[in-house]
Amino acid sequence: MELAEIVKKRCGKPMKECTNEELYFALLEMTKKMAGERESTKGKRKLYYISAEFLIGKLLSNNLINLGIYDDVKKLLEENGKSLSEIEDIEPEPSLGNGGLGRLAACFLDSIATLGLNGDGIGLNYHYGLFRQVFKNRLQCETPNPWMDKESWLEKTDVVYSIPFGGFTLQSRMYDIAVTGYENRTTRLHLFDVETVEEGLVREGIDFDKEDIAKNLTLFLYPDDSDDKGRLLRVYQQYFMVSSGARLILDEAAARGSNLHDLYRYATIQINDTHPTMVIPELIRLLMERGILMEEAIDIVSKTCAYTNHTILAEALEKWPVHYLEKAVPHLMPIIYELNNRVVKKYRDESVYIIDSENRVHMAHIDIHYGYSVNGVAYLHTEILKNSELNHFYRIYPEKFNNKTNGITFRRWLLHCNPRLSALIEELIGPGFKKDAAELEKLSAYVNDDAVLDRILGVKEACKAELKDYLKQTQGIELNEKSIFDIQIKRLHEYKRQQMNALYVISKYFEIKEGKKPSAPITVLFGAKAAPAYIIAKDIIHLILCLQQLIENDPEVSPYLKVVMVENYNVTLAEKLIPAADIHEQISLASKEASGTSNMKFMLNGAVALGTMDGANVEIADLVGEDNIYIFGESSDEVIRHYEKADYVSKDFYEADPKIRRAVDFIVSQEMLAIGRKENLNRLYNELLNKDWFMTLLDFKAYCEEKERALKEYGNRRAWAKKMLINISKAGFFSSDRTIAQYNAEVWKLD
Ligand code: 26V
Repeated sequence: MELAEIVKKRCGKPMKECTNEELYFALLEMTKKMAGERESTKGKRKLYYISAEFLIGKLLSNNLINLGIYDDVKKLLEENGKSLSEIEDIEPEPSLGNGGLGRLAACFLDSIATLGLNGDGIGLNYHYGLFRQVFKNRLQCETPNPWMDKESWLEKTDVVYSIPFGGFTLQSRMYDIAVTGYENRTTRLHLFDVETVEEGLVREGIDFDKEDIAKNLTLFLYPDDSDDKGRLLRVYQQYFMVSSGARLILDEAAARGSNLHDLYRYATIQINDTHPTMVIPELIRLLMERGILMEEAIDIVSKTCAYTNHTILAEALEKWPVHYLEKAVPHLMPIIYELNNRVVKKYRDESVYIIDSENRVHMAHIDIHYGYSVNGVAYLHTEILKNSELNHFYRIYPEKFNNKTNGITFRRWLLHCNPRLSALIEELIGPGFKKDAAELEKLSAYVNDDAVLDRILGVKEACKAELKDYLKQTQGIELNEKSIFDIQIKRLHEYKRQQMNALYVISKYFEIKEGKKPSAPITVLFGAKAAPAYIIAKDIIHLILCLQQLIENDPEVSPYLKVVMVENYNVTLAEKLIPAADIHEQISLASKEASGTSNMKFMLNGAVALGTMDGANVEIADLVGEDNIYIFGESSDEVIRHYEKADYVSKDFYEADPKIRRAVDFIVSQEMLAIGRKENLNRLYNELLNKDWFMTLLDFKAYCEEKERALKEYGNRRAWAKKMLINISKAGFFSSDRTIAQYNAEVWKLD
C-alpha cells in the first residue's frame, strides 16, 4: 500500500501518530496520483459537457470506491487506530452548484467515466461555492463557502487563453479535477479560472464589489443576480466559461486531426441549460476567425451542439437584454444579430425569434434553432415542452426533440452513502447490480420473504440511528429514532411547496393539541437553501424555524411531532439524510418540477414517496405501482388549464375550508408572532391568501389525506418493508449509467 510511503514522506512519522488532517492530505495525494494513472478513453469523437455548475460534493470516499481500494484503505487506517469517516469530515465540500442541475452534471461525469466514454466536463472554478447557510434568529443568513485548501483536488494545467471582453481582456487558466469511473477509466473536469481574483473583495456576508470583473469573475458561484450589476457579472462569467471551453474544444479537435470543417465529427457539445448558450455564437466567431465563412460556420456549429432544458418556469429561462451583451461581449453581437435575422426571415412567428420586441435575447431560442438536439429531463417534462412550452419550436423541428429521463450515480447514492444496504443487496443478489443497475430487479424474488423484509427494516433503523448521532454531534439536534422520518430536501422554492408541508405541520399540531395523538411519533425534516434575494422563500424558512421552536417548547405536542430544519443543507448532509428516510416529499405543483433527482435517491434507499404526478414521480409511480407510492393532487393538465384560464383563486379555498383557514391564520397568530418576525410572517400570510402562484391551497386537502394514509400504513411494518423493497428493486432505471448510455446512443454517438 502506497499510503504508508506517502505518509512517511509527507509527515515523517508513522500513520498512528498522524492527525486526521495529515492523513486526509496524504490520501488526497495518493488518490490524485492513482486517478491520474488510470487511462482516459481516446477516440475521434469527443463529448464536452458544458455546465455552469458541477455539484461534485466531497470526492475522497467516492474516488476510493471507484478506484476499488475503499475497503483496503479503511482497514489499513483502522489497524492504525484511525477512522476513515473522521478523516472524511476534514474534506471541505466543493459546493459548486445550486441543486439538482449541478448534481446531475456531477452524476453524469461519474457515469461517463464508468462507461468509458470519451468525454470531459467544462465549467468554472468558483473560489466560493454556494453560500454557507447560517440560521440567526430563525432567519437564513449567507456566508462565504470556501473549499480550496492549500491542497485540493484541483490540478493546475498550462492551458491558458486570452478571453476578450468589451474594453479589456482576461487571461484564463484551466484547472483539472480527475473524475474516476467505477473500476474503469478516468475523465476530467476542466474548470477555468482567472488568476486575478481577489478573495479579499468580500464584504459583509456574501456581498462584494460586483464591478471589478478582473477581481471577481470566478469569486462566487452565481452571485446574487437581483440587481443589474449581478446579472451583468453573470454574463461575464458565462462568456468566460464558453470562450475558454470553445478554444479548448477547437485545439483538441485540431490535435486529433480535424480540419475544423469537420468539427462535428470530432466534437459534440452538450449545453446544460442555457447558461453555456453563448458557446454557439462564440464557436461560430472563432471558426470565422480561422477562415471559415459564416454560412458554413453556422452549419458546423449546428451539427455540434445539443441542448438540455431543465425547467419550464418562465422566470428561470434566461433572457439577456441586448445592452448587457453589447457591453460585455460586443464582438458576439454581430453573430447573434445574424442568427436572429435568419430566423426572422424564415418564420413569421415572433415567439420563435431570438431577440424579442423588448430587445432581449432568448438564450434557449439560440440553442433550439442552432443545435441538433433538444431534450427534456423526464417523460412528462419533455411532453410538456413539446405540447405547450416549446410547442412552436416542436412544430418547426419535431425531429430535434427527445427525452432523457435523469438518473443518479449508484456509486455515491447507494454504495457510498448506504454501505449497509449495499452489503445486504450484494448478499441477496450478488455484486452485479454495481455495474448493471437493472439487476436490482432480482430483489423482487424476496418480496414475501419475512426474514429479508425484517433485515431491510433493520438497515433502515440503523441508518436512522446514525442520522440521529450525526445531527446531535454536528448541529445539536435531538431526534427520536423511533419516530417516522418524513423528509423534504431540495432548494427552497414556492413551486416545490415546502409551505404546504409546513401547513400540514400546523394542522397536525392542532390535532395533537385537541387530543388526537398520532399512532407513531412523526419527525418532519427539511433541508433547503433559499436564493439570497428570494424574499418569500426566506419567509418560508422563517416559518419552518418558528414552527420548530414552537413545537419543541410545547410538552403536549413535542413527544408526538417534531420539526427540524437542518442548517446548511448540502451534498454531505443529503448523504446522511437520504438513507434514513421513511417517507420522502415530492410535492411540487404538477407540471413545474422538470424531473427531480432526490426522488430517485430516496427510492433507491428504500423510502416511499409522497408526491404529485410531476417530473420523474410519474415514471416512479409507473414502475412501482400504486400500492408502493402515495400520489395526490391535481394533474399537470389540470394545472396547466388553471393557468390558461387564470381561474385559481386561493382565497376561495381559504374561505371554503375551515381546516385551511385555521392553518393559514396560524401563521400570523399570537403564538407565532411571539417567536417570529411580524414582517416576514405577515408577508407570507398575504402571499398565500392573495397570490399563491403555485397553488398550495389547491392540493392541501388531498395532501393531508394521502399523508395520513401513508402514516397509517407505516404501522404495518412488514407491508411497509415490502413497499421499501419494491422501490429499491425498481430503482435500476434511474441509474445515470442508463441515462448516459441513452444520450450516447441517441444524441452523442461517440465511437
Ligand atoms: C431556477 C430559478 C432561478 C430564478 C428563480 C426561479 C428559478 C426556478 C427554477 C430554477 C431552476 C433552473 C434549472 C434547474 O435547476 N432545474 C432542475 O434541474 C434538475 C436536473 O434536471 C431537475 O431534476 C429539477 O426538477 C429542475 O428543477
